[in-house]
Amino acid sequence: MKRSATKRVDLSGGSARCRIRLLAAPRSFAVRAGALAAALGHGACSSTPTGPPPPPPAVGSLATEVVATGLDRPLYLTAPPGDSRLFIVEQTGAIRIVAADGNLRGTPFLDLAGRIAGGGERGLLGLAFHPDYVSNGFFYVNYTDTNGDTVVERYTASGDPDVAAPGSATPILAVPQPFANHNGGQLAFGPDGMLYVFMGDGGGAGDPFSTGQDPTDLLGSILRLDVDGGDPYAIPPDNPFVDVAGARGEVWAIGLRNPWRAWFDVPGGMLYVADVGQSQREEVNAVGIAEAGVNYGWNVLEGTLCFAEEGCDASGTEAPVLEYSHADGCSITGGVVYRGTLLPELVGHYFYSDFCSGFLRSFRLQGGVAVEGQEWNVGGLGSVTSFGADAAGEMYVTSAEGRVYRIVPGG
Ligand SMILES: [Ca+2]
Ligand SMILES: [Ca+2]
Repeated sequence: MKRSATKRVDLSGGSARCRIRLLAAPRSFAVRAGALAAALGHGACSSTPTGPPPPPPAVGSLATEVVATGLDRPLYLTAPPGDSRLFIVEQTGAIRIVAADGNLRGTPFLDLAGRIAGGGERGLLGLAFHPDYVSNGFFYVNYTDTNGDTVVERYTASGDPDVAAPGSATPILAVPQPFANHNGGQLAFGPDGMLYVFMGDGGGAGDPFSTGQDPTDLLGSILRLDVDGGDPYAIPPDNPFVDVAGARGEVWAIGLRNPWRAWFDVPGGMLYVADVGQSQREEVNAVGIAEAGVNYGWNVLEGTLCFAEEGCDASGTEAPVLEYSHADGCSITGGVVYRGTLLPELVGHYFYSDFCSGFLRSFRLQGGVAVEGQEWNVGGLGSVTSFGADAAGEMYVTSAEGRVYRIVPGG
């Protein structure tokens, strides 16, 4: 079951990879990464422009159904494997359940309000159920504690399927946070059974401590932990920095600013990571699920633009598959690859939004290129904080205004 990761780390800076990709999304919102790269002088990676963009797929309209209202800053939704309930994460500390009958339970599954620092980008930020939750009852949360530092803890189900055991807290990981913002927060199990932790650069502005490109700390990174192989975890021996002097073995990828939502699309074999930009670009990245040591670019790059210095050397960095400028938003909200049954023509399409503009957009990957970019008019979604999927693969959107929507076929 376990995949062996392919190492592709090169700290010496040699053997630069050429990963700039063209975008061929048909709508005007899609920034053409290849054209940008060429303009920026990434000549070694310049690509031949493609022909006319493909026609958009024959897909009808989409609509929303309100699943829950009155929540306190919901920012994630997930479910254990095979479970018909919805588990909604509130930034203020509670995990709420929408039961199989569609009703929001009054009693939280778990309430961590007393353990967290709330407000801004802090709070309860992530939740992941163990792949064997049905048998072991384990689930994992990511929050900023009362000191403002990142904590990952494991909790355990109780005899009541709708209420977890609050005293079951088991520390997994603690990461000091130098500033209040850019705490990342996503947790997800990969198909390899490892727990991935998505870390922001620690905050401030512009990555003042240069954590993005530094594998000797846990910030600005994706971490990969074997929570079944050690107490509280083991470092997988095929992690890319295990044998690099000074580097942290937990690090799986570097170069992230604030990865706000990531998604393992197992059928498509890709990991999607949306990274929030500084002041110009918002981006979506997609890499092979087993690709170790990816450098997502920050703070050498913001999207495909040089950030830290002009005329930067972008070699060895992963170019986004899609980016947009701040003319279209301010902070990307990464989403999910749709794998449900309500929208059969959109299976395999990745959906995303922006916290400021609240659009609903999608694309799919074709040969590593984002194609069939579309914007969907589903009415106002408010300030979109996250996407999520239930156990059947249906897609949901959470809004800071306290609502959770299911995306359904339009009328
Ligand atoms: Ca780092
Ligand atoms: Ca990047």
